[in-house]
Parts: sequence; structure tokens; C-alpha cells
Amino acid sequence: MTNLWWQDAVVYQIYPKSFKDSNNDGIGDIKGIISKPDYLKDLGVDVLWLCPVYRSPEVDNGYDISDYLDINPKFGTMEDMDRLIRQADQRGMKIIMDLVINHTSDRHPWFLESKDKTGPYRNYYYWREDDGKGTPSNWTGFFGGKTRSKDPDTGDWYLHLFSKEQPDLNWHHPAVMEEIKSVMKFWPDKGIAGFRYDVINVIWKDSLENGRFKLILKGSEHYLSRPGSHEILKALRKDVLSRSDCFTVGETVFITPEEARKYTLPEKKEPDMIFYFEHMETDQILVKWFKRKFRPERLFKTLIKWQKELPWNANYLENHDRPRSVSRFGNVEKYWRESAKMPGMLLMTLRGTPFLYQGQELGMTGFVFHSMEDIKDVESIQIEALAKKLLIPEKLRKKIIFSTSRDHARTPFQWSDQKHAGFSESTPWIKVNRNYVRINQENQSKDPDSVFAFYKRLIAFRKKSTALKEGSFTPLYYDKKTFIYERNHEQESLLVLLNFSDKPSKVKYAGECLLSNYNRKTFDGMLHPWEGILLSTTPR
Ligand code: ISL
Ligand code: CA
Repeated sequence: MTNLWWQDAVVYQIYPKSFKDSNNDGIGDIKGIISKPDYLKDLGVDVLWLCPVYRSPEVDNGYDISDYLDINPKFGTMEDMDRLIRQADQRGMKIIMDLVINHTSDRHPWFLESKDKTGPYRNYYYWREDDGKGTPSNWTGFFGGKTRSKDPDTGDWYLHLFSKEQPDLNWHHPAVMEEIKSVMKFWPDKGIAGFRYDVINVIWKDSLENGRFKLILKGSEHYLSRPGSHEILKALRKDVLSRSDCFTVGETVFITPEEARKYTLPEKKEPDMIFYFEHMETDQILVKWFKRKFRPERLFKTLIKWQKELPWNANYLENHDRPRSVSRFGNVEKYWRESAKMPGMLLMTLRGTPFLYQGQELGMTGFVFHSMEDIKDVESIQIEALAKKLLIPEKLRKKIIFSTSRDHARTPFQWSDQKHAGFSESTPWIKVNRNYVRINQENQSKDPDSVFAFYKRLIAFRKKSTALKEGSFTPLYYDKKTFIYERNHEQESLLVLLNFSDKPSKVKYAGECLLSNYNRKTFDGMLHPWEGILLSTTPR
């Protein structure tokens, strides 16, 4: 079967707050994105995914929406948004929006209205009157701590799986479905090509009963990947999305391949793809705050499993919630350039749609945090507070937060070696990584051997390779550091060889290189440290 348009696309994720500031208030904005279309076009990406740009009090940087049909004034206006869509279209690029429908902001008019016990909005959220017995539930939330808060205005309790400023929508109430449907008609009518659904496998709550004993996410048996979530996704697709040539990718937390198949097999008619997290968890124990040494073998095994289990994957190595990949999987000190490029080859040669996160194409690295003042992320702040409550010593708390914070991925994009990395002329909302003088777009766009140049080559290669876009995936070999697989499509066969280590690796293949992050023309069977090689095995 030939691919659908979004299966041939390379998606580039933009975190608007940190991409480019056009009016020098220290905050990235839509006009900033508008000022860089040629950069994105030059890189070769087809779709831009914008993290939320809706009106929002920004407790969770836009993942707390107070108006789904308007733009956050800090990011610009609806006219700016229309211009961005038009401008992208002129260059053959499409835009997808981030859609958060598990919860809204506590400033959303629906929530404000729902405080009225007898009003028409009451059932938009999960309210419970106070019975004097304390918190009405033992569930634990995603940001640590409880999932019920008492509204100071009414004294009633409401449910929130994330921060208390993000109350969960009650999808049992039919009006919620109708509201979201109209939101999802509005944006495609404007020219938006699809949606990334935020935490989509938790939107349906079977019940609000207390949860069984569990170390993490107590209560999640009542809402993780429940049948009700499938009903909702089917309805949204049938009644709204099928009207245009949109695609959707659902973020799914704590998902197994078996569950993922139920969401994404084409005949299910739900989201087209999902983001899973298992490969992001190969350097952690239980939760991401407890790190263990990264063992490449675990990453290879996990990727093979998902490549085999799903006919089509949404592949990614970075996003706005996870530390930078070169700092996690590579060697930033000794082999920064090589170990920033090689995982790019992995991403662009797996079967599925590749999602690239802003700055990954420059090999942007993790941040070195010194103080909690440097941390802006609500999750990090709440986890730190929880750890403090649990009497975890300050030094350990800092170690945990500084190594795992979502802010690693949120530092300003490094455009140049100018002050503030060319992101803004005034102090950015979050600190710039000190290495911007060395790692920046201006440098790299001029350098044929840069990380950027290599990503560009990878993307261009993928575009003309049917084996990479449509072909089958066959793992051939992996060990503690080496990963070898084949991609096949009728007349075209490609071999991908990757070395995830500081040591050379001997393999039993050799031949002419189609691509190499060491710029080799021929391969003799010995991979250099952090080398990625693409060979042709097509019979002549
Ligand atoms: O990685 C996580 C699980 O421990 C969390 O950081 C993350 O909150 C989770 O993956 C869900 O993420 C999405 O929804 C959140 C928002 O804060 C994230 O930015 C978003 O990607 C709530 O809307
Ligand atoms: Ca700005």
C-alpha cells in the first residue's frame, strides 16, 4: 500500500515560547516563527507542530487553555496565525496544532461558570461537594501530589490529573463533546492540517473511586487507556476530522503496544499514530526522576519491539518534555558532533513518521542548572516541593530536578553567537544555554560538516527513498553498542549501521556508503565511535 501524505512527511516541533522573539520582550512568538520560514524550508521539513499558542494563563506554558479559539496575546494575534498558515502554505509546509482536551485552564469561562452548582456548566468538570471528611480521593497526579483541590470560592472539590490550575473536563457530559467538536472544526477551516492530542489515553474516567495501592499514579486503573477514550476518539474522527485531509497523533502515557494497536490500527479510525514513551524510559527506573545509566541495548530492544508491533509509528527522540538527546544518549564532551548526528540517522531511517524537535538539528545540549531559580517548569517546581515534604535532602532534590527537568528542552533556540543567542534582544524568559557561542544556527548553516547539514542531508535522502518511506523494517543485529537493521521496498534495500559508543565496532558488512556522519565514501566493516552508516544492499 502506498503512503498517505503525512506518512511521507517530516514533522518539526516548535516550542513557540523559545523559538524566536520578534518584539524583544524575551518571549518567543508567532511573528518570530514567521521570520524564519526559509530556515525551516531549507532544513526540508514538511509539517510544523506548534505547541499550544491559544489564550492561556501559562501555568503549564499553554497546556492550560483558557480559550481554544483565540491566540495568547504574548504570542501574537489571530491575524499573525493566519499569516503563518498562509506563509507556510506558500512554501509547501503545513501546520498542526496541539490540542489539550483532557483539561482546560481554571480560568476558562467553562470552569468559572461551572462553579455555579445549578448552572448549565456544572457538569463540564468533575465537582464534588465537601462532606467534611477531607480530600475525597486517594489518586496521585502526574506532577506528584494529589488530584483533588478545593475551590476557594465555593468550598467544593474538583478533579485535576495535572496541576490544580488544570481541571479535568468531564467527558461523560455530552456538551463537552459538542464544544470540543466545534473547536476541532474551527482550526481545519483555517487551514490547519491536523492535531497532536495531548495525553489522549487518560481523558475518559470510568469512575472516581479510590485507587488500589500503587507506587506511581494511584487511581490510574480508572482512567488509563479505558474503552471510553476509544469511543471519544472515534466520534471526533467520524464527525469532525473526516471532513478534511487532517491527521492526528495522540500522546499516550504508560501505553503498551497492545493498547497502542487499539488506538492506531487504520481500521480503528481513531488517531493515525501515537507517541509512546517506552524508549524514553531506558535510562530511568520506574519514573523519570530516578535515573540509571543509559544502556543502548535497552533502547534498541524497545525500538525493535514497537517497530514490529505497530504497522506505523510516530518516531521521536526529543520533545519539549524530555532532556536533550545528545546529552542523554551521546557523549557531549568528547564526541558532541558525532553523537548528535548519529541518532538523527536512527530517527530518519526507522519506519514511521519522524518528529524532530527544535534545536535537535543543531545538536543543542542539556542545560547546566545551578539553582532552583533557573527552573521555570511547573512540574519540576511541584516535584521539588513534594520531595521537600518527603524530607529528601536539598542536595539530592537538586540532583534529581537538575538532571531531569523539562526545562532542558525549553531553553531558547540558539540562532547565533550574538547576545541571548540571537533569540531576543532582551533577557529571555528562561536562561540561554552558555554554549550558544559554539553551537548555533548561523555557524552551522555555513558549515558543510555541521549537525544541521547532516540532518538536512538525512531529510533529503529520506524524501527520495521509497525504502525509508514505505519499506519494511528488519532488525539484523544488536549488542551493547551496535544496532543494524534493513529497510526494504521492492527494488531498494538499505542497511543502517549505528554505533552508540566511544569505541570502534567491528561488523560483518562493508560497501559503498550512501551516507556517513564521518563523510566516508566506502565502509570497511569497522564503525568509528558514534558512527552511523547507510549502505545500499540493492542487488545490481
Ligand atoms: O513526562 C511526563 C510524565 O512523567 C510528564 O512530563 C508529562 O506531563 C506527560 O508526558 C504529559 O505531557 C503533556 O501533558 C501535560 C503537559 O504539561 C506536557 O507538556 C504535555 O506534553 C499536561 O497538559
Ligand atoms: Ca515576543
